[in-house]
Amino acid sequence: MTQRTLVLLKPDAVRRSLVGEIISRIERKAGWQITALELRSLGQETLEQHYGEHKGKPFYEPLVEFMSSGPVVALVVEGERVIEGVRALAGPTDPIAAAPGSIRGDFGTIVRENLIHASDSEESAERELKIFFPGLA
Ligand code: RTP
Ligand code: MG
Repeated sequence: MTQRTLVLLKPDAVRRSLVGEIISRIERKAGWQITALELRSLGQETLEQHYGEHKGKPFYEPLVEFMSSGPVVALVVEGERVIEGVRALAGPTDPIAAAPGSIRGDFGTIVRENLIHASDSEESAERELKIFFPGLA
């Protein structure tokens, strides 16, 4: 099943020069392809759209502040079961709970600064891709 997913390398990944390392892990998966890639700073409106499901939660404001603290790298990745696959490469949200070998397990620090976002379902992917790459066919 070929899918598309939205991946964000969060400001901590850019600041810590982990962009190449993380992208290599994605590229190493046979049959996956990066089809769009952009370094960009995220404004409040984009973040509110992207993380709207978390609005009102105690971690929402610090999350938005963190996500706007520096540029992110936004990518579209296409391939076989890529939605589930990139989530597996990333590991669980909390780096302490993430196994070594996963991106968050190897490099994550605190739960908020966990390096990578990846769409969690086909519905989320469709919604998020429209926010970040509206021109995509
Ligand atoms: P993401 O949406 O960024 O891919 O991460 P996720 O699905 O693994 O986690 P989610 O529950 O959607 O949370 C979104 C992001 O909010 C930050 N967070 N902080 N308790 C906390 O301080 C807390 N909980 C979540 C993380 O940056 C998480 O990735
Ligand atoms: Mg999420």
